[in-house]
Amino acid sequence: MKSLSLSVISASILAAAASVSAPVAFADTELKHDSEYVIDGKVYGLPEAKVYREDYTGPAVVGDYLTQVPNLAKLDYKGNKTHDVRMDVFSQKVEVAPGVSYSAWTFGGSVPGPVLHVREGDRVIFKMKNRSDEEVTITKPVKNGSPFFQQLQANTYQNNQPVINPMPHSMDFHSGTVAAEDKWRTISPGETIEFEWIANYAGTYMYHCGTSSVLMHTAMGQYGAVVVSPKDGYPTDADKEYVLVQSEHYLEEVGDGEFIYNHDAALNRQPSHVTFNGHVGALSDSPLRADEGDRVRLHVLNAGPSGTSSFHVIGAIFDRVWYEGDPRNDWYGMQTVLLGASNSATIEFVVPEEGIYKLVDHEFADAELGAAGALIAGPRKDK
Ligand SMILES: [Cu+2]
Repeated sequence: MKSLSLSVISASILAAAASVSAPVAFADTELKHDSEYVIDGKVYGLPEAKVYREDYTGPAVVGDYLTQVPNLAKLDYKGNKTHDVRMDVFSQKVEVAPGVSYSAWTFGGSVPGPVLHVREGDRVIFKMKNRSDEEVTITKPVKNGSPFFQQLQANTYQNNQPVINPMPHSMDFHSGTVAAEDKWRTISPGETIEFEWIANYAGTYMYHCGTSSVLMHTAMGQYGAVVVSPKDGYPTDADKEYVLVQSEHYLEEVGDGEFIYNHDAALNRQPSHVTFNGHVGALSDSPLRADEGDRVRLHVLNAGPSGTSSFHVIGAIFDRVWYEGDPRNDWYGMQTVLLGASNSATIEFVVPEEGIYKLVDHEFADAELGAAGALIAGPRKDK
């Protein structure tokens, strides 16, 4: 009798200990497929991708948490969520600098593509149709499209025009942990791919086309950012939150104001333009806004494809820096953050006074090629 009650007690102690050390499972991080399993609270073993043909001519971007840079959709839900996201591939003529346009290969019609915002532990069910053989007009009003489309239609600097460039393409989300030869596989014009991934790690991640030549497909415009907010948030409260994507463009003029991609220039790392958010004017003609005394949070991604970025804000010191956007990678009081190709950082600074704060790649050759912008701060508001 005695030994039985002792074993009951020790069993209950063991059970209590197990429940303390077990990974915190958010509502929707539960396993959905027989193949899935959990290690350290992270989900692996997702089902195989599906590739099929569908009769689809609807909105090319679908999802509630997709926005155009520099915006970030607010996460208005608690815990975890499953996101149904569509981001079709199609070509658009887009402007990089005044008078400089080229036929870009895009995810969703803009360069960079839409910013996806999710929370650590969220599941993404992703669908992508390769519509590079279709003329897709994105300036028409779209029903059932995402907030991204309304923002893209109001975009004053990219001047989208539909073009056709049938090409095989793929999607590689750095935010996903999967077998690349399955989920990131190349699909032909007219095909659709569908797969799932779990946002196992907090941070700001690049996505891009991984089809050969990856250098060419990325430089042609197929890249963007996924912001995975930490499940417990950052240790600070930001007043303003923006996304900035730096990238190089390798264009050459072929007469009559026509510009095309120059692969030799890309191989030799001689960009014609280096931009923040895809256009030399994106953050200089339309600066970011804040007020004196605000804590500004910037998710900065260097999409490359090949260059580095020494990101700096003139007049500010980065109070906090989380390298790659993971709150465990905590740095303080930095003047510049060095980002290799596909690296990112989430940085915060306090706007010291009303005024204009220039954002630059402190590799000044890149700043002169366009990697410059500004944040304009208004007067201090009572809080
Ligand atoms: Cu591609």
